[in-house]
Amino acid sequence: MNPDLVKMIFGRLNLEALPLHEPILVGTFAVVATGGLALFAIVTYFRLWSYLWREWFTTVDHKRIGIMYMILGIVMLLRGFADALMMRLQQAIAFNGSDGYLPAHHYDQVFTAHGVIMIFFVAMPLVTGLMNYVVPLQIGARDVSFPFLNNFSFWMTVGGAVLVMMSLFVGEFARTGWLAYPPLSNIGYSPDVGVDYYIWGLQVAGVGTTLSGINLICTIVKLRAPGMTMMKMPVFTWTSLCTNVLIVASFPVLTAVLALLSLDRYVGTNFFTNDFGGNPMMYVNLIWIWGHPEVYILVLPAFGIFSEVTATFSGKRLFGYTSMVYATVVITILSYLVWLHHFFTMGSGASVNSFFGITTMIISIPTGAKMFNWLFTMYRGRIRFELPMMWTVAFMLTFVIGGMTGVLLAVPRPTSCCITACS
Ligand SMILES: [Cu+2]
Repeated sequence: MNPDLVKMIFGRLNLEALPLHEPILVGTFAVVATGGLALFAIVTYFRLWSYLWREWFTTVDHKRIGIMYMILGIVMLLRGFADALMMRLQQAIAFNGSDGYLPAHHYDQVFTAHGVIMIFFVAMPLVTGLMNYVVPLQIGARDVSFPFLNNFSFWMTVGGAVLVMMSLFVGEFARTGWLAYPPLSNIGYSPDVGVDYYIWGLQVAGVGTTLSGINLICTIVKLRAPGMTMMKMPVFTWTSLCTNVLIVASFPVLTAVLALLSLDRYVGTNFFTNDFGGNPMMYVNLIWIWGHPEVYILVLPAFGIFSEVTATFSGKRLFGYTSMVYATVVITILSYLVWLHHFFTMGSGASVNSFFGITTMIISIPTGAKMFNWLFTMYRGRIRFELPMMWTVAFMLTFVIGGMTGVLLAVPRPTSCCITACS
């Protein structure tokens, strides 16, 4: 065949990309392939293909799409969990001169895949799935605003997940850590296909996430039952609204920064190189302008769940509904003003570091308001300590400890000021 044509179709992909020389991967592939064939056989034997296709894969029903999102999250959790076990096993073996059982490049891939999978393909689908399932029911809508788009968004997310899974057996995954900082992710230090899998996996899934964010915002704004004003919405719907606003405002930044990284890798631009006018810290800034709101995208719906559970299992209305709503909105806005706390040591100067340190500390105020609302909801309530309530109380304990630690960690480290002062 014409070598130019082969290159156009397969790019840098060739037979070398199949990791036949890595026994761990061959073994994993055998297990996965056997499991996949067994599943295929079962579905075929029970003649479920047309049912699955009609009722699930092509469905526009928000509840079924929500369930499929959550199944995707749980399936990917198995992979992410396996990665975690592999990392811990390696760390338990590899010391005192021993190399452990994982080659270094494989460990770095597992390490990166674990982070990417847990955030993008476990936490996100679980949250999106729950919002899809619950929000239309809570506001009395028949479905989301754009039911077909909802299905499309789901399959884009699946597409991203498939790319990440494929990289295990065809080529490799990124060895860069879950945010793929340059210069490590530039073509010079990552010449193989791993970072390309990372970029395309996240770009494809990111489109799905953005579209589903638009869909849910439209649903909440336009499809509420008559008489349900904004301040009468259930708290979970409020937190979902804020989460989807965050998604629509932040995911395009992720898309843009990954597109710039692609240009650096494919076209030879120098946005994030160390020389020719590039600056890797631009990437770090941009990715955290997405990354910090992402933290709140994941936690706000959880706050909503805990609010509903606390009220239900205390047998009372939620204490301070209005303050709960405003706290959520304030957290939404503040989450855009703190990103630099992820790299105080960049050396941006004492005043910039102070600004981001202070905004970070201020977040503890609306968060603290939520905590007191939950406590006052429980106060003098008839509390039923069933499993959901136990989880919620355990969350409150952990969250207070973590939250108070966070306030102290928001202090810009003196070393970074010294470095700035000296340079
Ligand atoms: Cu942050």
